[in-house]
Amino acid sequence: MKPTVGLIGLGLMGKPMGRNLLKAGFPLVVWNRTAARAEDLVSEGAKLGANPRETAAAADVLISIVSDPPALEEVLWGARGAMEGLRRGSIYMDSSTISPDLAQRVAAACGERGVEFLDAPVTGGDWGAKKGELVFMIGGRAEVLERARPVLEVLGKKFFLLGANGAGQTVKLAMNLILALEVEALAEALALATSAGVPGEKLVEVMQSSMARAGVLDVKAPLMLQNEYAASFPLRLMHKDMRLALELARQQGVTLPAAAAAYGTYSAVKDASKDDPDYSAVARFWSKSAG
Ligand code: NA7
Repeated sequence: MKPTVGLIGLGLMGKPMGRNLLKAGFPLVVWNRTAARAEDLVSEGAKLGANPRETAAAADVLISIVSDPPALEEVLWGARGAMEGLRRGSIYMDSSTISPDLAQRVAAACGERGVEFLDAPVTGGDWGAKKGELVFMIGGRAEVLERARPVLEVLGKKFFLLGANGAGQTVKLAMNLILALEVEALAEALALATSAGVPGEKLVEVMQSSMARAGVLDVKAPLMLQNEYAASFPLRLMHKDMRLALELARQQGVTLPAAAAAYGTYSAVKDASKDDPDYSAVARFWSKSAG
């Protein structure tokens, strides 16, 4: 018999996850703060939990996926919260993106109740949630992951066990930092080009056919992990190009805050470098090997 899954949080991510669990034949109990959002899944066969506590009490595996740390604290420790309903021997998995700190506090509270906890934030967006192709970044014990695997495999396609509780959230935050800065970089570059009279489409078209596009993760990352900075594109030249870009921005009256901050770190590494490294040596800014 399949374990009963409890699901708290039926937003953009939670609802399609619930739907996939129902399709796969898992008994499902759901709860959402705004009750109307649970109606679809209930009409498709889920049971409605009276509150987070009852939802947790009904579950062999409880999953939560709510907005942020305050939302999670509310569903766990607020009135009729889930924590007091969790049964000894059950598994609780939180897929919200929260702080590693809070994940560790949840793990400790679960430990006191004899409940196994995994922090398991996801990537893949609502598209990945609908297709059951999320990627999970997990903190916790391997043995618990194996027990939860039949449920997880309905929801996702890759499961990275990254360390103790909190490690899943650490990697998720680091990953989103890359995405946020990349998109900010793109936004600033578009602002620069358009302010100087070149349509953004042109920049995107050139970028899409440039070798540099795939370069960061595929080419630079492995070298950066090994502190290898033989110049492919020297930092001194990238530094000069950033200076020129910032000069152009100033002429056009555009502010590029992320570029200005990055220019600061490129300048520091350039000044400290005795060799002529690749621009990826900006990573030295954060390592003791600077200079
Ligand atoms: P959504 O679509 O904004 O959904 C957020 C969910 O969190 C939704 O079910 C909310 O209930 C619930 N929520 C928000 N605040 C609370 C409080 N205070 N108490 C109880 N429930 C709450 O987000 P996504 O599904 O896209 O993302 C979920 C997480 O995955 C998030 O951490 C992302 O960063 C990654 P509502 O329906 O508003 O009553």
